[in-house]
Formats: sequence, structure tokens, C-alpha cells
Amino acid sequence: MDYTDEVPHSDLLVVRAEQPFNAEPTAAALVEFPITPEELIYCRNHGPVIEYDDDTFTLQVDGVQASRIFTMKELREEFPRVEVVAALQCAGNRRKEMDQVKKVHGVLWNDGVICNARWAGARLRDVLLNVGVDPESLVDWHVWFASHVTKCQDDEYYGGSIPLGKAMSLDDDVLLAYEMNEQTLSPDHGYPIRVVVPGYLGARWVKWVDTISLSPDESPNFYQQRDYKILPEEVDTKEKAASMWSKVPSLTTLPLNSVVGSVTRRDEGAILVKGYAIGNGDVQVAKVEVSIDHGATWHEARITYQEGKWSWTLWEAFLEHVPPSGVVHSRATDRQGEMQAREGKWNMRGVAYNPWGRGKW
Ligand SMILES: Nc1nc2c(c(=O)[nH]1)N[C@H]1C(S)=C(S)[C@@H](COP(=O)(O)O)O[C@H]1N2
Ligand SMILES: [Mo]
Repeated sequence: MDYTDEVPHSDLLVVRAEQPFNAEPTAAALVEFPITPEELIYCRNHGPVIEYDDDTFTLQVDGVQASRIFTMKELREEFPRVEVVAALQCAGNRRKEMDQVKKVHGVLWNDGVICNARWAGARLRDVLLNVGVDPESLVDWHVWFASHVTKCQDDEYYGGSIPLGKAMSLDDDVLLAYEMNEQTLSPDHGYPIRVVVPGYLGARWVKWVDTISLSPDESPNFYQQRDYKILPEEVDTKEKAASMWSKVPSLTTLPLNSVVGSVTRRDEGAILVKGYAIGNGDVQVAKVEVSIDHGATWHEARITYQEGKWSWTLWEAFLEHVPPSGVVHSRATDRQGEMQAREGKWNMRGVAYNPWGRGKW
């Protein structure tokens, strides 16, 4: 792979790998902002990050009956601009903690591969309707996204897919985004255009997307078929994984989660605990609790931010009469009554980890 045209990146991130560029902020910094500022948004790449030209970049959309090549100008001008606040999270968030339980394969992310942003762009639904897609006749089909601009570590291009039903549903707000936080998208996050799939893991939010097509099957790309899946616990080597990939479903949503971002001392014997939580898909977080006695008793945290059904949740808890030092745990409950469990499930690729959050003071 060729990194000679790599763009400069934010220097507020902790770099996990230079080529491809993979970096995350600290959770302590993240929880200070309801909408994550650009410089604190993690960068997750399987290949080089290059700045493309908005005037010449095109998106080919192959419907079943017809296809069309869109310029960025056409995407901006021919379709209504739709805005959605949605959290973007990598399936590998908290992998480092899972690795401490037992070795996993993958970038050792801490708990900062998540952000919450205001995305804007054309609705994928509108673009698909424009090329004559008739969802009624394509039940159970999938929409493939691909970016051929560079090769990736494990495939000739980056790709992924989502069910056509998700793409067509007005409730799901799947976008072809050209803006993030009311600014033109940056090269790091997919300029000139990326897919935004609220509620789904980051891997499907294809950046620099240049081809969209439809199929009765999921995308054949490596990152859809041989990665981003929860392998059974007994699969702990690449050899064992080889025969399992095709038998395990691709990840779509990520599980209910909460993380302690920071614990600061306030007055004598008091601490302020701040964190984030995120629901599974469109099921918002209803409650977050914290415990300083390893789960014997819980105190309800105050929810300080939530917006629509796709945002993350920010929360804080002020605890008095605490010992000079200790451990604080967090657990979230969603609007369907599901509660985050004490333990997460180990899997070889270290995805979808969600044990109680943990912080120290
Ligand atoms: N073209 C392309 N799109 C991509 C990726 C990539 O490597 N190449 N990484 C995916 C993964 S795994 C994640 S988590 C998100 C990260 O988006 P961000 O870098 O804007 O935070 O982009 C997704 N889209
Ligand atoms: Mo990811």
C-alpha cells in the first residue's frame, strides 16, 4: 500500500498504528462533549487516507433496473439534505480490556473508538429510488457499499453491506453523508462522501464510497465476511477461525454498553464520575447506575445528554463520603429493560465487548 499521499491527522489522538492510521482519544476527553469535536473523533482505517477531489469524485449506483453515476454536486443538489445525530462506534471498542482476560487478535483499542456527531447528506433511500429500486420486489436483499480508491490490508478494496430494508426505512436515517458537525466532511472521515448507518457498527459506514449495488447476498468483501463477527468462544486460533467465518452472522448492531470516562475528586471525600453509554441499535439507554462496592449497591447517575434515538448517552454521578481511593463500576439499562452484565464475552477478534464500565480514583 502507498502512504505517500497520506493527509495530516489530529494530534489530540492516541496513535495505535501509523500505517494505516488508527488513533483514538481518551474517554476522559470524549465525555466532555455531547457532540464530539472533529479533533477528538477516532480514526479507524484499513488503508491509506487521501484527500480526494470533490469535483471529480463520483459515486456509481447500480439499481437492478438502472444505474447512474452521480457527481458530488448532484448528490447535494438533487436530494433533500437530511440531518441525523448518531453515534459511530467501532466493534473493537474496549478490545484492550478483553485482551487482558485472554489474548485477542486486533488493534488494541481502549474505550475511545466511539464518537457522537451530527451527520448530514442525502438519504440512501432517495438515491436508490432515483435509480428505480423497488424494495417490494427485493425482499431480503442487501445493499453493498464499496470504496475502491485504495487497496486495504486484507482485500483489494474496502466494502460492506446492510439489509435493503434498513436502507429503505424512513425510520433508520441511513445517509450518504457529505457533512459532519455542520462542516464539510474531512478526508479522515470520508470526504467527499461516506455512508452513515445509525445503530450499526462503524465497519458498515464505508468512507470514500464510490460504488453502491444490490444483491440477494451480503457483500463478499473481507471486512464483511471474515472480520467483524463474534466467533464462538472456543475458536482461539486463526486456523480454527478459518472454517468458522462463513457459519457466523455478520455484526449489525453492537450491544448495550457503558464506560467510565473520568473520576475527579470534588470536595473532601466526594467524587464526580462521568461516562458515556450506548444502546443496542435504536433501543436508547434508559438508566445508568454506578457502584463503588463492586455491585453490592447502586446509585443512579444523572443523564446529561441524549438526542433522538441514535445518539450516545452522557451521564454523571456525584458521590459523597467515599473512601480516599477506590473502584467505581457503571452499568446501563435500556428502554426494553435489558441491563448490562458484569462480564462480557471473550471472542478471538475482540469485538462487541461490554462488561460493566470501570474507573478508579
Ligand atoms: N473505505 C473505508 N471505510 C471504512 C473503513 C476503512 O478502513 N476504509 N473503516 C471502517 C471502520 S472499521 C470504522 S469503525 C469506521 C471508522 O470511521 P472513522 O475513521 O471516521 O472514525 O469507518 C469504516 N469505514
Ligand atoms: Mo471498526
